[in-house]
Amino acid sequence: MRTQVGIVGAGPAGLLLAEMLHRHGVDSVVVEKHSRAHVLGRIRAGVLEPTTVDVLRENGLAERLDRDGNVHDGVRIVRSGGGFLIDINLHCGKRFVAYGQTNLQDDLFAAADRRRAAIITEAADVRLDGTSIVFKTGRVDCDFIAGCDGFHGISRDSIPAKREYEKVYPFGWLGILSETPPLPEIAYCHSPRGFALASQRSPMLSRYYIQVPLDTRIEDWPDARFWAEIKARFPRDWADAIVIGPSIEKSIAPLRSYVAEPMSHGRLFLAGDAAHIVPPTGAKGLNLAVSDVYYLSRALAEYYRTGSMALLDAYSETALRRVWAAVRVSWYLTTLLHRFPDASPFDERAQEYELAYLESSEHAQAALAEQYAGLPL
Ligand code: RFL
Ligand code: PHB
Repeated sequence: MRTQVGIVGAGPAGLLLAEMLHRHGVDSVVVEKHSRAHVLGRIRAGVLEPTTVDVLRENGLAERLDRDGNVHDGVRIVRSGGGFLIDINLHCGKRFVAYGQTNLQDDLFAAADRRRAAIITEAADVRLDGTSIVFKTGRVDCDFIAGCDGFHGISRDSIPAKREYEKVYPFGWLGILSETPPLPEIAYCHSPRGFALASQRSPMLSRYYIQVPLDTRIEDWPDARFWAEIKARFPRDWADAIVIGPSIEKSIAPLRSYVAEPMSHGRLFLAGDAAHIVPPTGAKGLNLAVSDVYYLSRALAEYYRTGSMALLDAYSETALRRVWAAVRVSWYLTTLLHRFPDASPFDERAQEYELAYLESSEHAQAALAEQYAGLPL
């Protein structure tokens, strides 16, 4: 096959890029190693920045999101004896939306089906050969390649002499999905037993996470133990409001920050988790995938319209400015809210006082609100 832009990976980055290019009259083929069912079965993000919602809306991809997404003014930070709202609407005049990545992924496949887009799934042994995507049963020759194949993909390997920045945190998140009514707010909880998070997918679907050691085994966490632990971490009034029920999914994700620079080489451009990973504490990963794709689609459209490489040449630098803003705030929130096994009494004291400062200062809350809401494109 031959196309203008070959896209490796049918996650949110890859499928959104294909949609946005199509709107600019640019052809693409998506090559994905897993089945559609597998891609749709991954439970991941839940929080969309206002900018992400705007991008989806502008591309005709927000019909269900506008109907079913749960709009929030802010997020709550709670701990024993205290708690406060990071009021994003008050400080930034913006609101964000709780909407599952699974739903967004489904919306993106539906949009691709409507225009009979070329998506090759279950492609085995995918590799890049110059500007071709080669796999077991075929090959796609392209003008450009977009590596949207996530953190464990192969595209990043084709960027020589890259600089890699990495931080591995000494814990993971154990998450469950449960068909129970969620708490009304998204609540990040700091506790001596470790971090916990209450989130949501819909009025009858809740998503909860607890910080766990890296060697945790899911088998050791039956539902009853999970519920008892999360209720022990949240302050009493919050814990009492958590409605428990059987889990329908349970998984562990290690926490890591990682950035590869530059995000491009020749005619290869990386977008989303293929280039960078953030710990989920800031709810930034999916949002960054969307902002990368925004910049990349604009640059490719410009090339096909005018022949100019200017925006493509600037892509890595442009995208990285926003990436590092999100990397920084994700690291900050992770450090602020988790219990670090190797923390000294000094570290713990400084963390307590940082939280107290944030609770007492409108200025500090406004700064965090601006970053949580996401910077403009
Ligand atoms: P994805 O979603 O990993 O998709 C990459 C796709 O590429 C395919 N692939 C290949 N295809 C062909 N050849 C190869 N060799 C390939 N190797 C891989 C894969 O099968 C896959 O289909 O990357 P993408 O598109 O960049 O999207 C990134 C987001 O998925 C990710 O950043 C978010 O899920 C992160 N994240 C969150 N982000 C938010 O913005 N808000 C949140 O609230 C949020 N919560 C989360 C999260 C991630 C989590 N986990 C499990 C890591 C919560 C969790 C628990
Ligand atoms: C989620 O709903 O899965 C979620 C919400 C907020 C985060 C991370 C994950 O910071």
